[in-house]
Amino acid sequence: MKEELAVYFIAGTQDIVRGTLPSVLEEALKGGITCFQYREKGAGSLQTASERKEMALECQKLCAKYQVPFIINDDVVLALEIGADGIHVGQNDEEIHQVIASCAGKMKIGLSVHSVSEAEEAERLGAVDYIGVGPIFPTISKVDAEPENGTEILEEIRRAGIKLPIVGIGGINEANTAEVLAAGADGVSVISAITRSDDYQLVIQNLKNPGSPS
Ligand code: TZP
Ligand code: MG
Repeated sequence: MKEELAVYFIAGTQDIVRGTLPSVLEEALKGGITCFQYREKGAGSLQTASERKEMALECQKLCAKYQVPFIINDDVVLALEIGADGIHVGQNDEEIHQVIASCAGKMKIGLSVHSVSEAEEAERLGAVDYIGVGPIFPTISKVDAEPENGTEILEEIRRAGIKLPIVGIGGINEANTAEVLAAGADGVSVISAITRSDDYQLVIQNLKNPGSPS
């Protein structure tokens, strides 16, 4: 799982500023992303279940072509229906015990956490495959994001002995990835660093091989 978290791209229709979600996703797959999460949420997102399913299937097909895991955000029914590789939920989404009951053994389970105690609880559950930790830095991509925690939260979670794979999230870009990894994350998840870039290949390469922290 850790290798798959290296450059974890998240996007939905609402995040696309140029082209379409499938066109941006295919460029990102060519650029070397290691995981993709379909997150259709908030203003500008597709609203009907059928539109979402159609888009999910198109993204899933692209991910399969490049052999990159395809994860669905906060929609267990859709994830099970199309046989996604994973489901990701937040603390305020579908209840994690419910998600585990429906999905464990069928797909990877990711959970967002914002504190050491939430990380400890995730590990105790024994069925969560990785945790998303953040927001590390301020983000433009989530209106209801919690206040940013800085990279200290990653250090605190590692100091607490949490062994789960960790992906950092929130305001991560080429300039701060090295710091996020140095603090204990196994990878970085990004929306805008990719969707708002004019050179997907270069950004992804730099997220994968960041320079040392300055
Ligand atoms: N959860 C916490 S921050 C965030 C999500 C989904 C958005 C991350 O987007 P960006 O553009 O990489 O800051
Ligand atoms: Mg949520």
